[in-house]
Amino acid sequence: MRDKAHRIVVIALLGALAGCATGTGDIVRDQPGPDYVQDAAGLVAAADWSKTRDVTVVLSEYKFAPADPIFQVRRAYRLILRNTGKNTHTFVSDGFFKAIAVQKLVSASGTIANPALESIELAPGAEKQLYFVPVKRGTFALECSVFLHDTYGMEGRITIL
Ligand SMILES: [Cu+2]
Repeated sequence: MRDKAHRIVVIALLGALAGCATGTGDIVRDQPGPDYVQDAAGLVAAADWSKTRDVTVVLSEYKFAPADPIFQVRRAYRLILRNTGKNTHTFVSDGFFKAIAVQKLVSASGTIANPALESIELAPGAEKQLYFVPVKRGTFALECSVFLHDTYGMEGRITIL
């Protein structure tokens, strides 16, 4: 619990320092670290976007639905995130964000190209769309980083096959 609170503070500070957000509270790194997918732009360009697959994950109190989405490498996806709850929620998966090549993150307030993501925040009623190509196979923990929401069950697992 103590670790979690500490992390939230650190993430908030990083977000403030980065000063690079799309709409409400998304946290995006200005410079992707070496653990992010390199040459994301090239991988995005190589994907067949005419066959984009839509996957929707709904956020509410206190769950992701589905909580265990599955993606396949090298395919183009549009991940639609929708908050149908009464609280703000976040979509946070460090492993997943570092396993994908992101084309863009689209929200009502605009589009950000090639973001190196740390957190996607959704206000009540908000929807955002993440266009990406899975690159690295694995299973990655998913959580809402709002205080205590994971404890209440707002967590999941993302698989890339
Ligand atoms: Cu939440």
